[in-house]
Amino acid sequence: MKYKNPVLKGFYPDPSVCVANGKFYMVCSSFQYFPGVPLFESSNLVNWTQIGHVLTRKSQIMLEKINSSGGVFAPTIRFNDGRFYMVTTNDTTHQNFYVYTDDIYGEWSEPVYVAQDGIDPSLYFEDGKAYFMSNGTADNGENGVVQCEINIETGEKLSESRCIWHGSGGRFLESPHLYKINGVYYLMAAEGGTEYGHMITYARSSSVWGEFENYPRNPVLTNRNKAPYIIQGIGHGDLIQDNNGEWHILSLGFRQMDLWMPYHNLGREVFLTPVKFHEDGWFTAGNDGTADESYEIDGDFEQTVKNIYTFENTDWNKEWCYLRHPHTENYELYDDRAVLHGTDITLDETDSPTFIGIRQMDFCTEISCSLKIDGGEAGITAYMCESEHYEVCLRKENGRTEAALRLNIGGIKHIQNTLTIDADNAVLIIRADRYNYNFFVKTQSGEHYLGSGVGKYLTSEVSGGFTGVVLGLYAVGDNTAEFSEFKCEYK
Ligand code: 6LW
Repeated sequence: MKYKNPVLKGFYPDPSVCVANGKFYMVCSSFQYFPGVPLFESSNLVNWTQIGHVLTRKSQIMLEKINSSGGVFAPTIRFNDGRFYMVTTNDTTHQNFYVYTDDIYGEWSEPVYVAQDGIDPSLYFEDGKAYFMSNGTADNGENGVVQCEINIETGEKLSESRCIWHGSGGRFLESPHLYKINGVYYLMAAEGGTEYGHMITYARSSSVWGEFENYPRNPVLTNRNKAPYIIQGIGHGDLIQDNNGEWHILSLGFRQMDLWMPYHNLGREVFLTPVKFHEDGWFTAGNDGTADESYEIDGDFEQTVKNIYTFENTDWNKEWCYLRHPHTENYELYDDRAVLHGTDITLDETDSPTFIGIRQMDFCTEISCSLKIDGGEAGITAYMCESEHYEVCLRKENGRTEAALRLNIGGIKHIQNTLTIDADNAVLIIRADRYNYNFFVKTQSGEHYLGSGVGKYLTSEVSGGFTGVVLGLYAVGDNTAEFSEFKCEYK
């Protein structure tokens, strides 16, 4: 069958994948959002269903007042001896840790910390031994892909941390993953940084400790010279064999807003690219070492695409997420509505405002939601981070209710338009295309255009950082805000 990339749209960066009993499990990074590390299942690597999150308890992850794009960095998922492991970094506290579970649908353990620095940790298991690697600093001070053997029960180091690879010469050597295929150790990583120069490189060895010999034609996969092209930033991936024996790289990449528009607002998404092993033992990826929009994969199935997201067809515990650890008493979440209570924490703060959001998964979308408030302010935000976000809201001012459009860019907080309405409720609407977010309010007197915000200001190129736009329902002030009839439709 022919599938289309991205296989998972929206802000789901740094994918890592493992196979267990014929099913594939994928995790992605989550930064300041909670629950942390979204977890997906697939039987074919193309269609992914979210089955939960890995970090679901406050005790597993410190997110208090962390910066946007701090917190949970790239995770790795591995399956060994009946047990799943997810290893990651809290970049804010500079801690590397893993959690584990024997039931992929259940809760995961408390964190087990490993005393090796760096980010992007990975695990490799062989002959009862567990190896931990990261892009960090070896005990002798050398930087690169650094590895130690650990006691998997306790996380304790059983060997020194030794540098095993320096990469192929690109900057930001990241996301190391080790595999043994046909008796050969392959060490795959990313270089170039997670922007337009991103790439996947690898090396091989006959020993788990190296020496590693670079693939002579690195990078094996990159879109860095494919401009103008919508798909950019391909890198940070994991190698995986499908159930038909074919190999693939599941990687991140992003879609820029248009040709000659090098901005991306949807975050880093998940791409699947075929891999071919050759007689000399080296592998190549894609048709020409780049990631394309569409490939053939063996299998008799259809690619499923979900275009409409509502309260009724989503699960508050799966697709939705909070900013940092939520004050749970302010959320009443039902099958068909959400009742939120605001606090004095606004969307401009590195804290946990009353906010629950779902990722924007494509450029062209219409979001609508009925809202009723009794005070303060509540609405829908297109949220990139605390300094860049646009919201359409209802608010009570001097006994009047008004609809408002606020544009926050680079610390400028601007009310673009207001409209007095003669009720406590209205329908808020956002229509987004590749360039703009357009905001409307629908009252008894009809639909009113409030104004637009330029899409490119809600991108990593402007805001910096590693996230993408999340569409959030929020409340501020001492109030009760009732959201119903939520619909987010991709065109
Ligand atoms: C991640 C690093 C990267 O740790 O971005 O794309 C960082 N690569 O590997 C944050 O996602």
